[in-house]
Amino acid sequence: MSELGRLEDLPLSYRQGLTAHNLVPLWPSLRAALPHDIPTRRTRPVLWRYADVRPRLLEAGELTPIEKAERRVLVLANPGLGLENMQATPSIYIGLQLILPRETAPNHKHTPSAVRFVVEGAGGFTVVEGEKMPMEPGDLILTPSRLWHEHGHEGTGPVIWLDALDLPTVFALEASYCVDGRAQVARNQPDASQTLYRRSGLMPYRSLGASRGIYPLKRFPWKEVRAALESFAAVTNTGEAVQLAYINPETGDECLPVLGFSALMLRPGETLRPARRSASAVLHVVEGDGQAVIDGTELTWTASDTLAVPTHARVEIVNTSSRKPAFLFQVDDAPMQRKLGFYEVFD
Ligand code: 1HN
Repeated sequence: MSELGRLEDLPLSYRQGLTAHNLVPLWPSLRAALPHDIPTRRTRPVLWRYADVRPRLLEAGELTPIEKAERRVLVLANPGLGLENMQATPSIYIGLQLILPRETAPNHKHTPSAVRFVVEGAGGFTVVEGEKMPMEPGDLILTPSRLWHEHGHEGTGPVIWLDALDLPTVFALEASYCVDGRAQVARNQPDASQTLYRRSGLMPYRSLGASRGIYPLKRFPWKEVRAALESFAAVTNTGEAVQLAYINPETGDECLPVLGFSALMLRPGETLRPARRSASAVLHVVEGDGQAVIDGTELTWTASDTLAVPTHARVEIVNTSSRKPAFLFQVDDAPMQRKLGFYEVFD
């Protein structure tokens, strides 16, 4: 294959003429834009230790009143992507949010879609379009694009959750914006995970053949997910992934358009070597202790830690306990990659 021409190969006067007319030659940049066989990745395999984040988040609780923050969040920023860009991976925004007793994070709606995965505390809640959802540790709560949402705290002690958003993509599209609203009036009834969508395999009869694509289920209680993983593990060989995808119960599709969510269980002593794939991901430890090797970088994790996995990375995950299972929550951008037509699994 022949070498591509460089910018310096062109006469200065020609280059100046191009610049003056907002023109750029492709060939000097072609290989950077389209490298052979594997994308150029600036994303680093990073571990954010909860032991490092938690005290700083609690300190933010003392330094910054909620009124001065709207959302009191420390963002998990990947240093390979520039801390100021607030990207855990190229497509995934991750933050850890603190709310203290009686505080409210005011009602708003925006174009990026978000989810909350509860890390600790009791008494927190999110209201989405009038549906009030309790936030218990491990619960996943969706706040899809352009739906009103606000948070509150009726308990004692700090409540901390992980926010995952498709903000990097929406921002890159110059489509990210927010509208503030007045406090919602929550309906006085349990959320849909306890009522209309109480059990997988069942949905309200009236939904058959009705219009799809709304977000019928916005809360996935961890106690149900954990029990389902335990039952899945009982019929799965060691080394085969015990992994459940969070889906829209009416369509069977991923529950949000850009980011995908799943829960993973590692049996005591188990090692998983998932196939290399084109999606980037973030892993958050719900329970347990272990190690990960991501593109050769060794990381030791424990409960509530969070890891970044670049696209095309080689990954090994080990539960280092011989007695206890480990549980991980995964965010990835496979739904968007599938829609764009290039999602790949290698090996
Ligand atoms: C947002 O709306 C929340 O509602 C949290 O709790 C983090 C980060 C960027 C943009 C919007 C929330 C956010 C966010």
